[in-house]
Amino acid sequence: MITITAMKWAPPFAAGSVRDHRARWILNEVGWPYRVRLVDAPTMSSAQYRTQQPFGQVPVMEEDGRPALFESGAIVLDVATRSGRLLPADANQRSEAVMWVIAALNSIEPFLMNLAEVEFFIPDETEKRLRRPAVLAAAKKRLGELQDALGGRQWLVGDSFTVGDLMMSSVLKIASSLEVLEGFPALAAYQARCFDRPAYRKAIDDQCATIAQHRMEDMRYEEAHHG
Ligand SMILES: N[C@@H](CCC(=O)N[C@@H](CS)C(=O)NCC(=O)O)C(=O)O
Repeated sequence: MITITAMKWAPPFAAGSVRDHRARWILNEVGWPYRVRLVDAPTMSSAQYRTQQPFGQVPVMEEDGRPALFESGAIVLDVATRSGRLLPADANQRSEAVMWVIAALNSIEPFLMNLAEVEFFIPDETEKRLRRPAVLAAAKKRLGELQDALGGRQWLVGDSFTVGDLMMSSVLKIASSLEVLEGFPALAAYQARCFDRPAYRKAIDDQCATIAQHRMEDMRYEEAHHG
């Protein structure tokens, strides 16, 4: 049986966006049952957890007889490859779908994360004001280029939803939480198309239900830093 790790609690703005939703989503898509191991801050910073996830993050996918896998992209590709689902049958299109997973993580996500960091994690208003225009412009440039690449198509590769779409729409959540996606109607419509899937909705409902059942105290941050 597969187990994935997920955070016990996250701040309300992050509920539905914590990256374990990517592992939940692909597993729901292919119909493989899985358990969820909830982790708190001391667990994530423990030496034992870091043998599985060197950076102390979620998700990790654990399975008897296999190495634990970290990196949401690696987990999504592993499940898609082994199940033969959400990857086109045509070899060239399969390569393109993998390419879009990497593009989402490598060419789009860092730009959106730069913006998220300015918005959510810089407490000093003056510094925020100074840094925001440049990171916003860089993020918008990438989103515009992505929108152009998608053109009038429904999906990034071929004529059906693939792992490339799963990862790209998930990465675009960062832009929608920052209300930047509104300036890119074709991308917003594309994301809505990707999210209109039972496997996605279950992933998000399950993650949000877990987070709602816990409180910040359950993460035991103090113990992780001083314990
Ligand atoms: N590149 C990693 C990023 C994972 C990641 O950033 N996870 C966040 C939750 S969304 C986390 O565990 N944050 C806690 C921390 O970094 O201490 C992946 O895609 O799996």
